[in-house]
Amino acid sequence: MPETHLNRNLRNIAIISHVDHGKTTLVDALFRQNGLFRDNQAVNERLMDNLDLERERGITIAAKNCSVTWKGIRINIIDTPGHADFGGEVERALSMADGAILLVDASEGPLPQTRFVLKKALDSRLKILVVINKIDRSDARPAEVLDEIYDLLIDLNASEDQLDFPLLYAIGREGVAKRSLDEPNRDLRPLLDAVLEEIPAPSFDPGAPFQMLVSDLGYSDYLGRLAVGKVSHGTARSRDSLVCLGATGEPTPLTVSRIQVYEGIKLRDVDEVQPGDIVVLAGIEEVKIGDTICNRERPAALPRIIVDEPTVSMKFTVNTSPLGGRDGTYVQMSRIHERLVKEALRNVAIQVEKGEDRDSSIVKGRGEFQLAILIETMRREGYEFCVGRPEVIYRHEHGRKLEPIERVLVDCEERFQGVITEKLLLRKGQMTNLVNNGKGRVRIDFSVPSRALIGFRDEFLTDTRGTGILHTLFDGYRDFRGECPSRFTGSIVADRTGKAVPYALFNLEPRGRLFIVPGDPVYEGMIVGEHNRGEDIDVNPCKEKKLSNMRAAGKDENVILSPVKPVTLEQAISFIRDDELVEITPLAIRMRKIVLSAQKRHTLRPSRIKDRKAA
Ligand SMILES: Nc1nc2c(ncn2[C@@H]2O[C@H](COP(=O)(O)OP(=O)(O)OP(=O)(O)O)[C@@H](O)[C@H]2O)c(=O)[nH]1
Ligand SMILES: [Mg+2]
Repeated sequence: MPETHLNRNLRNIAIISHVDHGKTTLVDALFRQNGLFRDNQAVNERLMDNLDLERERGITIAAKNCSVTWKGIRINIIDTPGHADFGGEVERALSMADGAILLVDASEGPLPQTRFVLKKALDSRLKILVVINKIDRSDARPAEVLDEIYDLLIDLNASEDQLDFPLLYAIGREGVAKRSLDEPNRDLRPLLDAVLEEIPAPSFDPGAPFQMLVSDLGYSDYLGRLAVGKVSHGTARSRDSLVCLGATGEPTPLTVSRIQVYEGIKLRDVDEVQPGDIVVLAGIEEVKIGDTICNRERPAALPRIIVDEPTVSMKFTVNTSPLGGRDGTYVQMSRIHERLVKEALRNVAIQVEKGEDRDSSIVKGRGEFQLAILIETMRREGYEFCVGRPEVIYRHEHGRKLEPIERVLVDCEERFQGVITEKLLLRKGQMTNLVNNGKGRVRIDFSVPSRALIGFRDEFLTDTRGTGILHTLFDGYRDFRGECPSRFTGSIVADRTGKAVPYALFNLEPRGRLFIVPGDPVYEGMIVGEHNRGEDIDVNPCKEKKLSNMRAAGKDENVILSPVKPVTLEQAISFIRDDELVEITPLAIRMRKIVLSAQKRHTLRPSRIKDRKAA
């Protein structure tokens, strides 16, 4: 056994939880109390959620590092996303941590993603510190939630040692943590003390040469590509000659130009890295997440980061629509593919391949929401393209077809139980548990194929009048459960090019739900609404009122149309069927048939389109 030492000046922790249980808000409070903000300084809420999309949506998308110093010890903190589609970020974050703070909402209790992140932390043998958060909520039930946490740990086969976890109660938003519920509310000192006492300092072998696993990549305009990771052993100085071991184990020489560590939310230059610290190395061009950077004389690779395989794929193509190519700066497939490849470098949970035809790329990820965020990011960068319907990735083993299955947890009012259950059973779901708390709400567990859940969330919210809660968690690959329709309604399709007019739209309203408003440009094959019936219809949204009756002509402008909710990117992606596309430009999101000509579509029935795509 090599001798191990502890670097007692440091702690490395990841904060993990189900979505919205308060991780980023807690980090804010730690900063505030650590004097990182000047008094009266106006600071944004959720400072770590610094990406535009994170701020707009109020969720964390990418894991991020920061640090606070407490009693002379620097605590590196990794804030992780709680949304299931960004699970790959959690796996990456845990590879840098020696312990994890598991936050659980004092009212909601452990939810599916709590299970996912806790399992990952237990598998990585990390010390867990449990924090029951938001105890200020009027519906907080900390004692029951604690029982549920025990149940979850037992269910996950936690060891005796892991069951004996340190516990705190917190109100992250007010910057309060305490060891027991009857202590008065003060500050976060009890949490920081618990981290120092309970989370082990990083250990290292003092005789071993420099070795670091690359857990994240960054980019700086001044310094180029940055490699982020925890130093397992040894030290290194800037200008040192090191090597990078990639997936093949082939060493690539490199020279580190600059070394930085996290201080608050900023980076600070250091001359030398300490073993156990999380560092940012600059001057490294050819490096990927999972590579090991190590000493040239004694190179040895660390195990690569293992992330769950992607379950959803989507085809990106050039925008060939009649309105295509006008808004975007980057419209060629080569540029789009290049950008996607860059994303896969940074994001371990995304894979990119060239499509069968030259003009497409296949992107694989953890869920359609993750892909929607990528699309939205690219759109804002000036990219323009089309995407097809997200498809789940099937597997074939021993002659059997397997598909991804999710655990679905529904929490809704009793009166909606019937409609939700019926819809999920239609989608090949199976009910696995039902709890009625006697207060008018029910919690129902289902096991449902992932493919049937694409687009279900919107319907669910409508069906429960926005009061239902739906959580999903990938539960592995199981036997294919048979075909089920992806959507039960057809599309209303424009049959010509022009501008939509009020009179035509007014007459189309009874046919279904429209997506366009007067003045919107349309083209033949563009989807302008959702039909009430199962099949598609071709319509003329540009049809003016006949001017034969002069007296009524002026009324044309006066028709009163129902308000149209703009279709969001996520809605569009989950709305389209196999023979449809979403057209994405920096300014517009439109849906269309793959085959634009109505005549061609009618001679080519959907089954034949599929054959053609396969050919
Ligand atoms: N009542 C109450 N609400 C809180 C507390 N802490 C955070 N919140 C609220 O909970 C919501 C989610 O907070 P975030 O900090 O973004 O949660 P998160 O865990 O970082 O979310 P993701 O990163 O998206 O998983 C926000 O609306 C916060 O204001 C708390 O202590 N009490
Ligand atoms: Mg967050």
